[in-house]
Amino acid sequence: MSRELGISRAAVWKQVCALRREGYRIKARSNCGYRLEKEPDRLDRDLLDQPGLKYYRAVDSTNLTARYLAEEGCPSYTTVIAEEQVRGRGRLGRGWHSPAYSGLWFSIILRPEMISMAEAAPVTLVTAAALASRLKREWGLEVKIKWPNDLLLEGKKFGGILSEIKGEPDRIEYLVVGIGLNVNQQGVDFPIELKTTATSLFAESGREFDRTALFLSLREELCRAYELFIEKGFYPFRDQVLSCNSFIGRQITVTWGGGSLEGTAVDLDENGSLMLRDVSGKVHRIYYGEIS
Ligand code: BT5
Repeated sequence: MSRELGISRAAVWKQVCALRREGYRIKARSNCGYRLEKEPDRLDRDLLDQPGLKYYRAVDSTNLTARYLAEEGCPSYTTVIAEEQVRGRGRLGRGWHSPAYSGLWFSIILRPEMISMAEAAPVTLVTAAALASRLKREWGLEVKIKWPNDLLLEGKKFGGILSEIKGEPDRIEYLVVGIGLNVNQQGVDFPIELKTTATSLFAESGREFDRTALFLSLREELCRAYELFIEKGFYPFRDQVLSCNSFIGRQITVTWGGGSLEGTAVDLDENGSLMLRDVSGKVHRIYYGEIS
C-alpha cells in the first residue's frame, strides 16, 4: 500500500487507525498487511434525508442538541439522531453508554399546546409503551417496561428514556424525549460495569437489525402515540403498560430525591403514577422515582 500510494508505512498505519476509529474492523498481521473484515454499519443518510429529521455523526447528547434546536424554534416532532454520543445522559446526572454504529440514540421534540406540565409527565411511559408495542408487533420481542423509563428483555436493560421539559406549570414551551436503544451490540461490546445488567436486541434475538429501518418504524409509532397522548392523555396507554410491566404485584423499593418507600406495587393510576402498598396497608401514589 505504501509503495502504491507513495506514502510511508507509518502513514498507512495512521490511516488504518483513523478508519478503525470510524468503525471499520481491520485485522493486521505483521509482515503480511491489513485485511478489512467489516465496514461500519452506518445509518442510511439517504433514507434519513427527510424534513424534521436531523442526522449527526457524533454529538455530546441528542437531548442537548434537541434543546438547542427547540430554543431556535424548530417545529414539533423534529427528531435528532446521532451515530454516537460522547456524553450520553441518563437521569440524575448518570451517563448513558452510546458507542458508534451499534445502537439508536435519538431525541424527539414535542410542543404540545393544550396540556400542562403535570399532564405531560406520563410521556416517558407513553414512549415506553409505544416502543414495546412496536417491537412486539413487528419483531416478536417480549419487551418489559420497568417503571418509569427502562425497557428490559429477559430482565436486562436494553433501552432507556430521558424526558426533559421547559415551560411554565400551565404552558409547555417544549418537551424533549430522548431514547437510547442497544441494538446490534454483542455482549463483549459492553463496558465491564454494564456486562451483567445490559443487553441488546441482537444479544436477545440472535439477529442483526437494520438500524435505519428500525428507527423509522419506531419513530412512526412514537409520533402516532404522542398525537393520541396529547389528545386523550395517558389512559389509552395504561393497559399496554400494565400488560408488559415488570413490577406490579412485586415487592419493591422506590427511591426518589427525597426518600424511599418499600412495599408492593399494586397498580398504575390514570396518569401513570405508581400505586404502592406499604406494610401497614396504606397505599401511596408515587409520581417519580426509581424501582429496585
Ligand atoms: C436512562 O437513565 O435510562 C435514560 C437513558 C436515555 C438515553 C437517551 S440516548 C438519546 C438521549 N440523549 C441522551 O443523552 N440521553 C437520551 P437512567 O434510568 O438514569 O439509567 C442510567 C443507567 O443505566 C446508568 O447509570 C447505567 O447503570 C445504565 N446504562 C448506561 N448505559 C447503558 C446502556 N447503553 N445500556 C444499558 N444500561 C445502560
